[in-house]
Amino acid sequence: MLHYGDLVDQNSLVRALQSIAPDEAYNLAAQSHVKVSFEMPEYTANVTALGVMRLLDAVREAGLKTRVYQAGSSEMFGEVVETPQKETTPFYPRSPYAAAKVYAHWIAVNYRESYGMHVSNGILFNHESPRRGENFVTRKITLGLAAIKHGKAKDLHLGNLDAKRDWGFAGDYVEAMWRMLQQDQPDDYVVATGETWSVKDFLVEAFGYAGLDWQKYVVSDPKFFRPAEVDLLLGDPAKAKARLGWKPAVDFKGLVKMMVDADMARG
Ligand code: G4F
Repeated sequence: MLHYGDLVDQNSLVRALQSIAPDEAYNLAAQSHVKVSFEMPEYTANVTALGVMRLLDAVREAGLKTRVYQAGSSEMFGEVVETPQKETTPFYPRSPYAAAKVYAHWIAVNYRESYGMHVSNGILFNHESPRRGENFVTRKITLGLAAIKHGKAKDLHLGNLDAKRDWGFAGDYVEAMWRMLQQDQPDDYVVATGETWSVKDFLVEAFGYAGLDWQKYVVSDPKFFRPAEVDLLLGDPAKAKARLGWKPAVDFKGLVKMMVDADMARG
């Protein structure tokens, strides 16, 4: 049954939790686009930061034993102070979105420590799939490529091609989230592949797979550059591997192929 609720509406959260009394709650809700957060910093803070506090407080107010998963982000590492990034790496957020996620992370830790709640933070590096939102770079590339291949577009406008990300498959990462809530003790875990690739690498792989030269189609567009960029993200998933018995099944090239195939097939 569908229950209406919103992270900016505390009463709606309390009502939904009271009527469902869930064993587990996964908070994947956020204003999750980094570039958009520079344009809507207050809204981003309200949903992505305070929304988590509202949810945790609703669980507490409802007197439930619900185990909570909080979707943290590798964007919290931002201007990275060590590589690879692990659970103990200090945060250095570079956007209103990342700053909001840092609050969300620490309020989750605080509710765990203050009230003995079973709350775990997943610090997830970029995770993609054919269902990825169309304004994130991987999906924008595979959709743009399919449009070019099918004769519906002539070029693809992008921003910074040098940024490097640790890209994994969303399906694998959901498995890690679930495993966190099956543990006796709540904790925080980096979820990543342990490999990093640039946006340009993604273009080479995707266009190469479709038999095209990306350099003939990609146009650099100032509109898609950010006021502050995160240059390099590379996660160390050793703790998740050791404690959760988790490892990713899909590698970078497999992920690119999966996304290109899906968008090509959509026509
Ligand atoms: O795909 P992106 O927008 O993802 P970003 O900013 O890394 O954030 C994603 O991953 C985070 C986990 O680390 C999540 F927390 C967050 O919610 C989101 O899911 O951009 C990736 C890179 C950036 O460096 C960006 O500058 O691609 C670069 N880029 C270059 N051209 C572009 C574009 N990004 C977008 N969205 N659109 C472009 O045209």
